[in-house]
Amino acid sequence: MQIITTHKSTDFDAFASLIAGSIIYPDAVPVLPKTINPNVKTFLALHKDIFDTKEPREIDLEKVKKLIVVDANRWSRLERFGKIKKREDIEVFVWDHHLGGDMNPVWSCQEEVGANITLMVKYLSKIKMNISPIQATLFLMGLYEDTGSLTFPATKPDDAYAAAYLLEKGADLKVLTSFLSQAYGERQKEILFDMLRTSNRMKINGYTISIKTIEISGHIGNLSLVVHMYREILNVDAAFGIFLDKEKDSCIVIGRSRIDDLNIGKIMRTLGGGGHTGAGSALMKSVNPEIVSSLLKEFVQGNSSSSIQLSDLMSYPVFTVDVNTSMEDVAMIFRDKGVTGVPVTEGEKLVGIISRRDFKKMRKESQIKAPVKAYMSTRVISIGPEKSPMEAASLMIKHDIGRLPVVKNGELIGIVTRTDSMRYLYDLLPD
Ligand SMILES: [Mn+2]
Repeated sequence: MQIITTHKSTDFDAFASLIAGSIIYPDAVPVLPKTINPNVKTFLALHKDIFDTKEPREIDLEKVKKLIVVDANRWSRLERFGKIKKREDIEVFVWDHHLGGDMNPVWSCQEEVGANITLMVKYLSKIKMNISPIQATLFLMGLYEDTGSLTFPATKPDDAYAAAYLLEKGADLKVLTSFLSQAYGERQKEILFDMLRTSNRMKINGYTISIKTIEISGHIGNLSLVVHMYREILNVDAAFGIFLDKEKDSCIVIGRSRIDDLNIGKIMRTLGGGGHTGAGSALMKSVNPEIVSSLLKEFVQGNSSSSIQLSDLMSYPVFTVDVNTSMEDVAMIFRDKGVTGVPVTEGEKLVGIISRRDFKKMRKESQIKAPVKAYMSTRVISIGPEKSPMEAASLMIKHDIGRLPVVKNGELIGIVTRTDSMRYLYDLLPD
């Protein structure tokens, strides 16, 4: 079975790419994630019969042999299909307008253009495949949404050629604007006004930037457009919106920049998200927006001032326990040392981390006699001593862990905790 799918929070570019994919690969089943942007949902409600797609849960993952991914290049962005990433018998094809990714495709078409649909339209025109006016309209919607109607800095000549081709194929601008204009509706306007009313600007490292935290509730589409407009109106080099949803305990961080040196994609990748030079976003769970804001400032600051390395900050020597230490003894050590976690070693080798959380895995009281290796977490994330406190902080946020072993040439030489790196950040960044 062949599947085509795209990223969660499906926008028009992703949906258009999915449909274009089903023309290019007629034998593949198009699978649309359940979480799609509201304007795409409205469009679909009216065009249900024309664009037939399946839901991820309708697919028997066992039967999937070929997976074609459009407008995405990371497993984590897919709905449900992430489960099959370890299977070696699956051929992955990737179409994306961002380079990189973690999908290890056997074939890919990845070029930096403004919209993913551009790459697919280019191919469709090359093979002279006919597209209907309705398809052309959808494709142009995707193209316009991702490129801000060809105005975003990431727009390339190919995007404009593709737009011309789609107009030639009968794309209907009236239909298009009625769906795209929803992107900036009443709620987006309120948020933008809210941001503007309390706007701030600062000068960091020679750049003017603005970082604004706004509380939201429930899904609000197209916050990226709001940040885009906010940056333009404020006329700053870069703007960041931190959208805090208290109910979901999550933060959407969105950035826009007009300066190539201020690479938003790079910043967002460090926060666990993605993007490109001019635009990007990250979704973070259980984080304090003030810390996110400090992180952003530190990123803009760049490494120029953070000559401080982790080796200056970490604690050492590191107290460790042997894999065969009993849980009972570990509990005692936690109490005596006043710590909440320690690395576990076997001989010289770091093999795991035991933290207070792992104690919850015990079901019976007698298990307290068991060796630590039965309960420790063996997925050890570590960091090199030459890295910055910032990199340590973002690794800890990304993996939701409280401490990071510092490892040099395979040897454990120190440990750094979230408190260490946060203390450093706050001392460095008087607000
Ligand atoms: Mn896209």
